[in-house]
Amino acid sequence: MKVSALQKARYAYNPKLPAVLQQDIHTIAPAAGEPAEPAVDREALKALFPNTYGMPAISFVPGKSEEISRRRNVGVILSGGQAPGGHNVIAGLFDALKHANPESKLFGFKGGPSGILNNDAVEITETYLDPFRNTGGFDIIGSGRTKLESEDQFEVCAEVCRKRDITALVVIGGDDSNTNAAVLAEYFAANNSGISVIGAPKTIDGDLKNAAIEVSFGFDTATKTYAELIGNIARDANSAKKYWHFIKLMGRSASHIALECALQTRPNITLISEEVEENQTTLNEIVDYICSIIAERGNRGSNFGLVLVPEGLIEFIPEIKILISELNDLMAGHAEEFSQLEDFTAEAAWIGAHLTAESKSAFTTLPEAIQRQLLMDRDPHGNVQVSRIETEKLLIEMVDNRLKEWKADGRFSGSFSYQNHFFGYEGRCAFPSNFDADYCYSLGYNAYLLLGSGLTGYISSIANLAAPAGEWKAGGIPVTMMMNLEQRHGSKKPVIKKALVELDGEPFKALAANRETWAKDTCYTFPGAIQYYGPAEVCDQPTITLTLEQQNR
Ligand code: FBP
Repeated sequence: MKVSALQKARYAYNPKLPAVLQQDIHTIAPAAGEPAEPAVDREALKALFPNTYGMPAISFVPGKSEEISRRRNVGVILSGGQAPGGHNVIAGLFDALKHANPESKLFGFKGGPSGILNNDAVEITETYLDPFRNTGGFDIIGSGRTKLESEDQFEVCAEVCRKRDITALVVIGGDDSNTNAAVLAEYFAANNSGISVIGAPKTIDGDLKNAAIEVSFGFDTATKTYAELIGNIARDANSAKKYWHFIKLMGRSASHIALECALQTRPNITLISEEVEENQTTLNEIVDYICSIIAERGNRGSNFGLVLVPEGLIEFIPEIKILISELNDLMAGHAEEFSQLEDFTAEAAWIGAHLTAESKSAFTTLPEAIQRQLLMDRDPHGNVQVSRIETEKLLIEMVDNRLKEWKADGRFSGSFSYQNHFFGYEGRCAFPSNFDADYCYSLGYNAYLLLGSGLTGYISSIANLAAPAGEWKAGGIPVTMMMNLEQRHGSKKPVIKKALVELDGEPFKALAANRETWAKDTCYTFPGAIQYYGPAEVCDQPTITLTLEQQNR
């Protein structure tokens, strides 16, 4: 296989490990202080996880451990959307396992969680792994969105592990996959299966974050990749001075990606879904806000600019949120009847007849393309696939119409030409930044030490991430500690709480304090491409979000 010069060079990169993981053999030390309990729903969670609830958060100290060096077979699964660094989680896991005992084996289940259900696995050897070290993508074993959630599936997992003599599984995934991994760990423990389950926090969206998990892997590289592209567009906009660029950014419900990219590039307008929800801003008001900035700049002769739109925005606009919730209920509750409708016209008519008057009005005022997108299939969790809704185009159309009105009544004397962009897939498989390469390798290495210590129901935790890698702290957090109960599909389910942008958090406050200036003036900054070789202040810096969040800790 032909590889690029950078790929070849990256094979030789040695990911940095926290000092404690560089020691030879480790033992666990339960963290002192409060027991690791969740903030809410304690009794209910205790009842749901009788075997894995209330375990302590743990850290490692150098010391001899026979248990860690025992020969064992381990399985690994990549779950959900790609995120830069996944290969290094597997590399770290492999290296730790082989270092502890060269006889141990690592099996990668192919294509995501369905791989274990189908007993479709490959043994990961040194030769198999080497071409994937420090590279982006999940192609080493593939990923998928099948959910492991029923007891029947858990039994199949146990059976497959027994056949392969696997005594531990590492699930690399987001909030839902780690929730399901914890339920699986509880099932294995309750049935004395002798199989432990350890999670690793993955997702570019950055929404798997809490006191114990400072950031999910992939967020660093993905945001730096998008920020490079946004910076390039900003420079083009400021050179040509003729377009407004509307840029939608991935991230599902959370606006962390849009916020981080805004802090890195200083665009004229950044919409934050969580703020829209908090202020109950309607679609009309959002359009007015955008138009007012375009008009102000245009009236001064600057007919160009950048607007960042988080992909989940549509779900947070109050009238559309209600509409989506009604659509979800109707489409799930009448799935059979809905699937029989022959085309979009029939679907729209059926929907119109079943929606409340307010939602019907919200639906009918949307352009047909957006109506169609709102009626597309839901994801396996029953959510609208926000990455497929062209919110940036919806806003452009509405802004264009409104500016024409403003022009007619003399409020706008400039011109409005636009371009639309959607950045998501461009960043999910980028070469991991040094930060993600190091972080992911440490997460995988650490995951082995957790399972090697006989722990189950834990998520691999590497903390103190704003400091240099050598000072990072390694340990494990029981997943139940990060859970609460939420209404899902008509009943209360234990889930890891999704972290949305906090409006009283430092990253949002940094945007809020500057956005008026960034709107009026042209203050773009140009982060440039991710650098892999050079001084640490260029190559190893964490995101602005992480730095701001950590500064007062
Ligand atoms: P995960 O939550 O699985 O990490 O997915 C992240 C993500 O990239 C979202 O930002 C995006 O909405 C979604 O995946 C797109 O999903 P798909 O890859 O199925 O198109």
